[in-house]
Amino acid sequence: MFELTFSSLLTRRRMLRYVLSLCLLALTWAQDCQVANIQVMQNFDRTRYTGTWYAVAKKDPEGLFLIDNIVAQFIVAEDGSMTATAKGRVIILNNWELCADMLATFEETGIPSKFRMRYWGAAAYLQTGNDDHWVIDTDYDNYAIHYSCRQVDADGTCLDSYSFIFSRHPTGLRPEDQRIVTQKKSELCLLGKYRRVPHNDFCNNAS
Ligand code: DAO
Repeated sequence: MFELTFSSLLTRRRMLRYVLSLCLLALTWAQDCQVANIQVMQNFDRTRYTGTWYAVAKKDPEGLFLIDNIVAQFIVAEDGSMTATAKGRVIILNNWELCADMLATFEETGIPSKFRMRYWGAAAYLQTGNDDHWVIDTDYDNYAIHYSCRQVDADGTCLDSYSFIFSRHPTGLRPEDQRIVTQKKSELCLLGKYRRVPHNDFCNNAS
């Protein structure tokens, strides 16, 4: 009787250890910070993604451009191609503060939520670029997590990244979405690296 209980206890402990090792392995794999292992949105539906998104948090790249009041508008044309317009407060030429009007086109990569984004300003003195634009997760109606790695290091981790946390609501994320967003920030190895993006009508009042 004692032997039976003891051996079943041992089996249970072994199983528990096995399950714990599996969990740890999954966690390590999810957070190995390899750009190639980043999980992106599955079955991304660009049509549901259209419309207005307010950036409520941002992880800046080196030499940040958009500071705050960042609002993006995604459009899908009849032929299925995706474009975007975006506004945001910037400071250029050391201390010239203005609202930047930006335009972007998205090139497909074969993975529905991974695009190459070519962007430029409505005015020639604004930044231009060609970056990865990955949709990490979205529920389409409330939150979206964007990620871009500009430079992959020799070890496969990202050397220079930026990421927007978007909300459909200018007031911010709903409490129920915050848990998901925190989990995704951690999977991107960017937990603690974001700053809040305020909205104070700068781009609605700027001329
Ligand atoms: O702000 O530091 C930065 C880098 C972001 C540059 C991209 C800006 C323009 C395009 C936005 C389109 C929709 C997200």
